Amino acid sequence: MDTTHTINFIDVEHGRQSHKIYQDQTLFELECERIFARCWLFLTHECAIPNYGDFVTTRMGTDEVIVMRQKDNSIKAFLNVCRHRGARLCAVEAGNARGFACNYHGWAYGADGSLLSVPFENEIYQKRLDKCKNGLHEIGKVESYHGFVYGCFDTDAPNLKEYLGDFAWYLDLWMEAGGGIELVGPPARCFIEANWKAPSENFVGDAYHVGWTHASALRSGQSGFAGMAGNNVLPPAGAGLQVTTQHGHGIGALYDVYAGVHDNELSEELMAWGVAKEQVLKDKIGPIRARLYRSHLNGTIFPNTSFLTGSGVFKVWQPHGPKKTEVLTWAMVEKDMPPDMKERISRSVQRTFGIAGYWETEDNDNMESETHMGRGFMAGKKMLNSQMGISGDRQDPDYPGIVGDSAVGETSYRGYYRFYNALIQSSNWEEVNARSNDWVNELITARPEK
Ligand code: UNU
Ligand code: FES
Ligand code: FE
Repeated sequence: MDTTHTINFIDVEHGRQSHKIYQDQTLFELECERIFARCWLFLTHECAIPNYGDFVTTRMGTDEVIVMRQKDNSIKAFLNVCRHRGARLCAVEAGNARGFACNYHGWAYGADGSLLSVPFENEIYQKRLDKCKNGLHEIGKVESYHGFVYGCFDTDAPNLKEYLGDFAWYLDLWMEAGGGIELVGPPARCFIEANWKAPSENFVGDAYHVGWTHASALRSGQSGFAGMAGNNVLPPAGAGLQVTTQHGHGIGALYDVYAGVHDNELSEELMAWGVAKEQVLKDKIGPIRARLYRSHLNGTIFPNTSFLTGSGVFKVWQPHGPKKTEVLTWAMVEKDMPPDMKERISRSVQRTFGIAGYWETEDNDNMESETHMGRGFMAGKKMLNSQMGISGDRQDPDYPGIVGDSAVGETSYRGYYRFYNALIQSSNWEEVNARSNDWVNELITARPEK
């Protein structure tokens, strides 16, 4: 594609984005090249593929991939594409196998991706087929972070730990400090007619919509957020925090409401669990992070994995096109929870944020309409607004990254789109990094246009 013409849809200086970002086909192609072929993308959790030969199939951007546990316990990932004529190699979602034989002509590959056998190899190919050169296309990098397995096509990318950067401080306190996380799978799947960034930005930092969009869920009297219903009561000063980091990852914290969206009965039990674990964590990771553990964190790991701690929601937003996104939903549970608690959380997650969950359903029309409205010839020329709290963005000695002080604000939206823009404007990681030299200053000096 022609990447020589530049697309400038993001106004970092004023905290605005073109409405076209949810809609533009050329931008989508650029995202495939500069975001999904360049960034670390969630593949699976280690607990889904514990043994040799265990595999799952998933997507990296618009590509389908197979993720496979190897004999030496490492994990490899391959394009789910036969090297002969390109048919899909594995048609199931998960399983255990020693390899894959293509449905079309029978080329067969081992668990390590090597081409093992070709029907009539000697007779038809006269031994001129070099099997060594026709193994599966392997994904450049695969790494695991506290059991969360990520892959990256770009071998020049920073390693996963560097890519997470300062954000690891916020991830470790719930992914690792409390004894580790399991994902309850396989994930529920559905499609929405929305751009992948619509839900991804919502999870990175939208506590604003909770009281309004989710008023019915909240008015039904359930969950620790019930007091926000109808936006009647703004969470008071000090009720939360927003954070953004260099590579666009961000969170919003709502303090002390660990049990999140779960119903009252489960909430009570979970709050007791959270409070007890916080006591243990205080010594291990300090009181600030222990409190964040027992709070509710919404977050996005750039570009397309999102989570709600406490509520136990883990999401991947798979882009199929600018207006088509596949939503995958897992429940997250803490490894040391009793089995029946894990089971009840898992059911509750699908009831709230599963494909027909009452929280999820309340969000979906917003995601779809902001996507489709960008198609308007005139609307598409206009800019969107993420300026809430813009002059308060600052650094804090106790919190890595850039923080915004209130529970409700758009600090992490601005950091998300700053990094997004650095990727879209750059032709490789070296340029991305150069464009990020001044990222802190760019964000803390941003102001509404005059
Ligand atoms: O969906 C969200 N972004 C969210 C849900 C944020 C805060 C609390 C609950
Ligand atoms: Fe936020 Fe309309 S009030 S999109
Ligand atoms: Fe929501």
